[in-house]
Amino acid sequence: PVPETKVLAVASHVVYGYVGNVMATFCMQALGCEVAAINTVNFSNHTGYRQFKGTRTPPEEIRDLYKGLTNSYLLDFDVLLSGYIPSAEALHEVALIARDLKTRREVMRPGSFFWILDPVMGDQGRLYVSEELVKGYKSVMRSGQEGPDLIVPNGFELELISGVHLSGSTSTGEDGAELERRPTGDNYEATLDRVKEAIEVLHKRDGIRMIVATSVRIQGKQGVLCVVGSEKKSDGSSRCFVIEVPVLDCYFSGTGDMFAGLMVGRLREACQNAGTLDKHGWASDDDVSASELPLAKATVKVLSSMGAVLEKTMKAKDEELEKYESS
Ligand code: PLP
Ligand code: PXL
Repeated sequence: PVPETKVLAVASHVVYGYVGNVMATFCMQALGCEVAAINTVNFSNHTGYRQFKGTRTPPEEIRDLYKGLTNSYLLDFDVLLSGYIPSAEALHEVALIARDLKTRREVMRPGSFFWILDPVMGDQGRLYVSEELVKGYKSVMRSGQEGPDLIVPNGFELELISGVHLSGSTSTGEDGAELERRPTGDNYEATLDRVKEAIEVLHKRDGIRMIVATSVRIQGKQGVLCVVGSEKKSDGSSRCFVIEVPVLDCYFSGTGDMFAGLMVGRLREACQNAGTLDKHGWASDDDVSASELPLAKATVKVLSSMGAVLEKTMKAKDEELEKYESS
């Protein structure tokens, strides 16, 4: 079972549908976590529709809400989960919240607070946030101890923050400038070596301890998505695992948010089972093999739940479509 876990979830709210905090909060609560949510936007629907209405939460309001929690002594969080953030200014506020929560907790018990960051920027070559925000994420990645403990980018986001091209033969663009000009298609395919290279950059250059690339299409691997995870050891080397999941012939929204939400509970559970929560918090023992990492065990469980949910979702959509077409 998932141990008692209190989460501050910072992501979007939508009136209709399941993306952002609506999805992540539901997943975490389903696993028994206690969730407090700061909504970074209040939209009618996700931005993939032709139109949406609503507002972005001003950065000052994010700061103010956190101030309110502080003043009421409501900061007993084990985890910060951050998802969709609409601007670089808002991201800055979230990074300040992370730093504050970390310093408060780590003084008492190092390793006991954990920040999972989903750098929501785009998908399949399409950027849906500003260039400023991309820069903001790159800088947050490099904030060391105060930065995120686990990041869960998709393939495109992994490229953006690492500056490593995942496909083709072009060389690494250190600051990613070259990348943004690259014509990325809908169906570009990565090589596993490049994915691992990108992950190494984030471990070594940026100091990120845990990374899971949530969905990459690998050249020559038809019909599957690869989920590639890695955790750094204390000597700087890393252990990497790859899990293949079948591609479903259906368009989903909020899959990244579901992954992140489920990961909060499952990683906490896996660390508890490994006995590391009491020893050094969410970190793994150095001598554990890749497939035995709490991060790997958690990922397997997350993907298993996702597979079941997505298959049901696809069936439901097909049935609805059939009803519609026959009426
Ligand atoms: N689609 C499937 C079938 C998955 O299993 C996953 C993640 O684990 C994703 C999509 C996640 O993709 P993204 O992070 O791009 O939303
Ligand atoms: O799932 C990412 C996401 C989160 N929140 C909002 C979105 C999207 C993707 O389109 O529009 C509001």
